[in-house]
Amino acid sequence: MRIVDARVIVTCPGRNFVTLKLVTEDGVTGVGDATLNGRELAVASYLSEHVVPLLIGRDAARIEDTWQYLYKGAYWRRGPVTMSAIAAVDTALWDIKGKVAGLPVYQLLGGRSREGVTVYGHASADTVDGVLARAADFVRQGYRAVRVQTGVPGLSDVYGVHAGPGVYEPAGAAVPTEAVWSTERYLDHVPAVFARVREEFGPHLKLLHDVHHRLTPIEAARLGKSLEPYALTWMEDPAPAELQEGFRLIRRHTTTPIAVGEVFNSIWDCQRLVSEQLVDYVRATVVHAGGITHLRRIFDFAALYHVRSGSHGATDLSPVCLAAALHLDISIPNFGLQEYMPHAEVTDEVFPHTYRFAEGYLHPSEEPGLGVDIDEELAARYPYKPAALPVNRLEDGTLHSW
Ligand code: CS2
Ligand code: MG
Repeated sequence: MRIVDARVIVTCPGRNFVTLKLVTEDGVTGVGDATLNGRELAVASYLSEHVVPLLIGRDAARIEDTWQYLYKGAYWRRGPVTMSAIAAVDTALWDIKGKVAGLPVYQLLGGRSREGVTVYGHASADTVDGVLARAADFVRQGYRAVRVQTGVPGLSDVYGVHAGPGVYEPAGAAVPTEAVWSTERYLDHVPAVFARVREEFGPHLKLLHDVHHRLTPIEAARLGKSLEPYALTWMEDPAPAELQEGFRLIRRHTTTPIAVGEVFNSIWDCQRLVSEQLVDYVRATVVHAGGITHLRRIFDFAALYHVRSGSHGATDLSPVCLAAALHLDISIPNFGLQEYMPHAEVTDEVFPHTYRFAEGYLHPSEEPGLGVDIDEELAARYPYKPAALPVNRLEDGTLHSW
């Protein structure tokens, strides 16, 4: 079953997305997400210029071989652009395989390991009272896990805090906006927020917090220690993880569980973190970590070390990525949690899908394949708009991690 067409679709229904659509000689189609926030056109061009010509005429059934061909064959391995492009091909091929077999992809991955995929929602507000109200909304909707982010007194614009109505979107102006950060103010504020949240919701609601790579390991250790009384499910990306052994320092001081991985693109990014049990959850994604094939390899490796999955699910990952993630989430033995930020209505219209939310769980599609598509005609009505993620500086002007 040969691939006869491969289309790279760039569209902006509410935000930018890059999607690869493959077509076989029998007319079976498969879709894969290739969106890399703020760097969309780099992946689109990598696909159109360097990958699409290699796909035409290939056997669509050979998922693993195609993965190895694109990974080893490029000579230049890894990196977010390459791995997102490979992910798109891989995801589309799994979609095709499912359609050909007449089975949802999770059945090809071994079938269900659980009844539903537990998701966490984002409760954020400038004030603690505001965040308590948002968290209460999520509890009312049936969520069992909530990520809590608030403004920090003295700082005007804090990542992850939703300023108004609509879907949270960090990417904005074509030239990045700049925010100011103070680690001292942040570390002083956060424990008091969680004291209030725990007091309000009791011991059973799963609570999470995203540090967004802002701290050094010893600062992260202090934060983890100060949050221990509030029993978080995880503290996310407490420090940049390029220096994997740096996490030893965090581990030495705190039992607050750690999740990392939204910027990982390969198993090598977490090899030491996992094998030394320096983290509790690997939070990588189908789109940025080489597709279903490679992300499953990462999660299988993690399982050997009691590390669970924690799939990244922000709105800059398209419904195609979320659909694919759910097939993995439902099937792997060491699933942890799936992030869920519902997409804008217009995004959902462009990407019709049949996964669904009920009582705090997402359920993957039961249709053959992934159960998601792209409406190409509608997509064409939303042309690409350049948008960049912000940058971040300390109070003295030093550039800091965003
Ligand atoms: C965040 C993301 O969802 C998260 O945990 O860290 O919103 C992240 O900032 C974006 O996905 C970046 O593209
Ligand atoms: Mg995050």
